[in-house]
Amino acid sequence: MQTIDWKTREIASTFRMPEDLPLIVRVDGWKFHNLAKKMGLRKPFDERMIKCLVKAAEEPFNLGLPVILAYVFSDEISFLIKPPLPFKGRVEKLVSVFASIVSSSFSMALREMNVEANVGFDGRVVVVRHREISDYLSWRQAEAWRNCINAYAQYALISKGMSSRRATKELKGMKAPELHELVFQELGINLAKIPAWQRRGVLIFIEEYEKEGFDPISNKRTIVKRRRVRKEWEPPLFSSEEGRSFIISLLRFHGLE
Ligand SMILES: Nc1nc2c(ncn2[C@@H]2O[C@H](COP(=O)(O)OP(=O)(O)OP(=O)(O)O)[C@@H](O)[C@H]2O)c(=O)[nH]1
Ligand SMILES: [Mg+2]
Repeated sequence: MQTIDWKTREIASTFRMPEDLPLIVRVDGWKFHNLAKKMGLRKPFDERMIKCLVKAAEEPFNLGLPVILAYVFSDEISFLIKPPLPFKGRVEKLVSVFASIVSSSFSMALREMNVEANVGFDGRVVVVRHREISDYLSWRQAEAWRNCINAYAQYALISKGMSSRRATKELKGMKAPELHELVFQELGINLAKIPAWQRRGVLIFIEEYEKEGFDPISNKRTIVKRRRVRKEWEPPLFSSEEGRSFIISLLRFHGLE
């Protein structure tokens, strides 16, 4: 029998991202359309889904991975990783570690809601330069908004008794203002007024806060700076001036300019 050096067959294991650049790892729920059916999730949005996703998105922060922010909507999470990248930037390792942490913590969050289901997430990496980070987030946020309008419009037609296949066909090619009108006519819902997380997604990041303490030696009150994971359910529009300055200040906080 020919002896094979099996290590040489791990041909993707040396594929690495530049360690000194930030990196996005995006994970996406596998066959979540089926999961939503199985769980009987409310359409177009069910808070249980986003709550589980947000919980799962917090876990890499809690485990000490160098995550600057996580952006969540529908069934996906984008993690922004701070350089120098962990695992020497190895793609296989980064993608599999993030996807598996999210899968296991999402399944655990489901169990806490008395839903028994094991889920999987796929993953990919996206290289970004510092100044491109708000553009990337704007791109995903635009997708969240598109997804939101479509989900409401689809629901409007299904509520009228249309099959989902037929509804998808009807909606094809319709422009945003028409979809808004349809949702307003059929459901009486103004899409500008629905909860922000449905329109803009949820942003998770580390923030610093001041905690009052007491120093028994000097007998004085003290202020100490602490860090915690913050969940922002009403994130800014990343394409706006406010959104861009927010991202810049977050990057500065992490020592990235
Ligand atoms: N009812 C309901 N469904 C949701 C909700 N959030 C996400 N989903 C479902 O999750 C799907 C996410 O889209 P995709 O990622 O394209 O679909 P998928 O079935 O996960 O397909 P793959 O990612 O290719 O495996 C949506 O199509 C919905 O069916 C929710 O709040 N309510
Ligand atoms: Mg999916």
